[in-house]
Amino acid sequence: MRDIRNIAVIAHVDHGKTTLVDELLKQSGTFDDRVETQERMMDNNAIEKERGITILSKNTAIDYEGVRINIIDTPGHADFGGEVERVLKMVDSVLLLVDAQEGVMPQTKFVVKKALELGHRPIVVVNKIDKPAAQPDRVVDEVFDLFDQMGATEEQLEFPVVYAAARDGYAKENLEDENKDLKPLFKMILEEVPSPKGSDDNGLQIQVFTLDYDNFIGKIGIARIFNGTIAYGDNIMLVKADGEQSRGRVSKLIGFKGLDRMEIKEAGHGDIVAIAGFETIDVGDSLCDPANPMPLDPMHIEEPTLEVTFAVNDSPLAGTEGKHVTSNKIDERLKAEMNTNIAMSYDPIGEAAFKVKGRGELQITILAENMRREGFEFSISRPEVIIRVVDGVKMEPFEHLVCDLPDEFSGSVIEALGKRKAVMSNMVPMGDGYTRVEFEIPARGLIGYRNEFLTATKGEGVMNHSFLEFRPYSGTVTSRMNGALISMEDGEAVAYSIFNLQDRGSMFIKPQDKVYNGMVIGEHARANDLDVNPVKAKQQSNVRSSGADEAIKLVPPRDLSLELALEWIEDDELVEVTPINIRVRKRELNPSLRRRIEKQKKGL
Ligand SMILES: Nc1nc2c(ncn2[C@@H]2O[C@H](COP(=O)(O)OP(=O)(O)OP(=O)(O)O)[C@@H](O)[C@H]2O)c(=O)[nH]1
Ligand SMILES: [Mg+2]
Repeated sequence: MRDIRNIAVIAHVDHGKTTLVDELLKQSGTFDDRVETQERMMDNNAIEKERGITILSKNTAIDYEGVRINIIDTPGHADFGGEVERVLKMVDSVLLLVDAQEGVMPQTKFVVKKALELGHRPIVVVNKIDKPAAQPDRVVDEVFDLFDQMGATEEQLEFPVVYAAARDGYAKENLEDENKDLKPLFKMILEEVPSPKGSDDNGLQIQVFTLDYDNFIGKIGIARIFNGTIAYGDNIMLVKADGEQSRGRVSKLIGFKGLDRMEIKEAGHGDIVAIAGFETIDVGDSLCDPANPMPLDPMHIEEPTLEVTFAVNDSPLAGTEGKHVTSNKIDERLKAEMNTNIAMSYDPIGEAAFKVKGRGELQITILAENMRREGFEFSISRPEVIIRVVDGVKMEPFEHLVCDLPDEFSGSVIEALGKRKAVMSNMVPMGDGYTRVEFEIPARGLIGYRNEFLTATKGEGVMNHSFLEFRPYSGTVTSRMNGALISMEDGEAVAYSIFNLQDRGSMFIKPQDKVYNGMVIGEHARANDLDVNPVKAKQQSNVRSSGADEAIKLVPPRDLSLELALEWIEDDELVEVTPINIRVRKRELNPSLRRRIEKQKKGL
């Protein structure tokens, strides 16, 4: 059997995981010289490319000095933490990347906790040492302290370290060493990562950690072989998480190399392969020997923390821009999503609406964004945190929040977060006029905060958060301070009226945009909602106006991305999503009904 190493690359978002995998691929000689390589090759889906982030974990394999190294690149964004968790069970060690300037960040803590719990002894890669403000020694100390806090064993505390600039393709054992190539890292992987346990001679044990779908061959499970061997055409047993068993035949066995997949005849213990032939295959399922099935522990996946309602679009413009608009279509699409995305779930509520649960706003936005590109039209409600009752106590998710911001803004940010029930846990100067402030905050308090934070720090602040734990419910949290500007007419927006309204607040629309009664067209500068008329044209007058009067200067509208819109809305509002537009509307379009509902609310 061949010599194998299985590793996952884990880190906080943007610390350089995918870039490092690129370089490992290139420098292993996996590619033919003729193959043109591009940046962040593993981020191969459209949204990943556009946003420059990894959403789905993906595996690749390289051969280095006769050893097969299977590498799984994982997403760093907290919303996709569920992906990382299960990938960690498939590998024998991890490369833990830490940015040499930013140091330990919330998601670093999350992934370290999970990796240490599973007994991995990480190789720490202090990355981006080329940055002028890099402080690699400080970062190694931070990582050590983190491991210590997380209850690392003696052995885990003696983690190997390399200093790297993934983008520039080098890694070295000592900071004084020459910047050359990734050989020192390859060497460390071969030496420090344990070879897979188990044996080809034991009974078959395979576990699925990711799903894939192919129009021709159907559902595919990407899985690790823990024991035994598997060959094309084998009859084996699929055991589901709940113990249900079924038999099937391996209709395709696929191996990985670089960016390619190829059909293979057989594979042995320790390897990672893709398997087709099992229509009901799911993440966490085991494949075993039918004569003596010994399924592996199904995976525990942390539960979703956030939910929103996806509903059929019922705005006056419904059906004018999308291809798929019915409840059935939306249902089908959500079902398909949940088939491959185990960190999310959904349930129908009533006739034309679905509760979609996930790990965070970005995860939900990406699903909505994908649907929109496929031609779907629907509405989404304000994200709500999932409350649990444990032993009669109402519990809600808390997040660990880290803000890096110019010193002068720290006061106002701390104050604003205080109103959102955040408790400051740490504050340290970062040099160069920057401060790092850390908080523990109910997830509810974070909804809609990002935009406010960017404004408060003039776009110079960076905030990051990740799930901490469920804690007792912390009472009312303040949310949006501003009211909405609401259209009271149907029609097309007119430059003249927008011009007259723009002193009232900031607009979401531009001339010629379609509007309707009850649609939110901007943010009011004050706290109350205001009904306005954006379709009123200028009265024609007999007096000839001067040229200056004609030249209307419009402030560019605020660009409402799906994310911003979702962050912005309140409970009585919805985001209308179509392939062409993102609109915000009042749930209740009729102004008199809306007022009545408001009065009732206040009366309570
Ligand atoms: N200065 C510097 N920049 C780097 C280095 N490595 C990566 N980057 C940059 O950091 C950014 C993020 O890199 P990615 O490889 O996408 O990071 P990632 O960890 O995969 O990010 P996610 O998958 O979204 O969590 C890119 O702009 C890279 O060019 C490095 O060694 N030095
Ligand atoms: Mg990445």
